[in-house]
Amino acid sequence: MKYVLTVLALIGVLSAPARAEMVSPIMAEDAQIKLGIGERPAAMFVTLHNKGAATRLIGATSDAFARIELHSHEMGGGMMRMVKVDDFAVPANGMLTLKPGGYHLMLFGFNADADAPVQVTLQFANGQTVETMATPSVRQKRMPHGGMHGH
Ligand SMILES: [Cu+2]
Repeated sequence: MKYVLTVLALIGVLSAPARAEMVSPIMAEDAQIKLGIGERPAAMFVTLHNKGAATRLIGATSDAFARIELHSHEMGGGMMRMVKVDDFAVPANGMLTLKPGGYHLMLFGFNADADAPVQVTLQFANGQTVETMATPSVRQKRMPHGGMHGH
């Protein structure tokens, strides 16, 4: 039964929003991965729509990256800087937007091709996982926070 639900969830995410709502309250859209310049890590942005109870995004994994962290921004010494956090709140019947300058995923150790889509699995505190696909793109210009990354 669990296998069947997983398959239905995958089908739903890929092709049928109405069906996905039945089995998975959280859906992802507009996933983007921007590769870092040189050895810098990549950043991922995505919009999550939650039709269910409040939960938390607690992690992410991908075969294309060695490690993925959840990052936020905070002011420190008059400058915006990135900080690693344990989770992001996903409000009930609401959305969570990961975007440049705000919450984002930081992806380390890219080991795939830049022109091919990669899959990133998002893990939530309610036990749900959401598969997202994005084609990593080379960053067009320096992100404001890129130079202050503390890794
Ligand atoms: Cu970051």
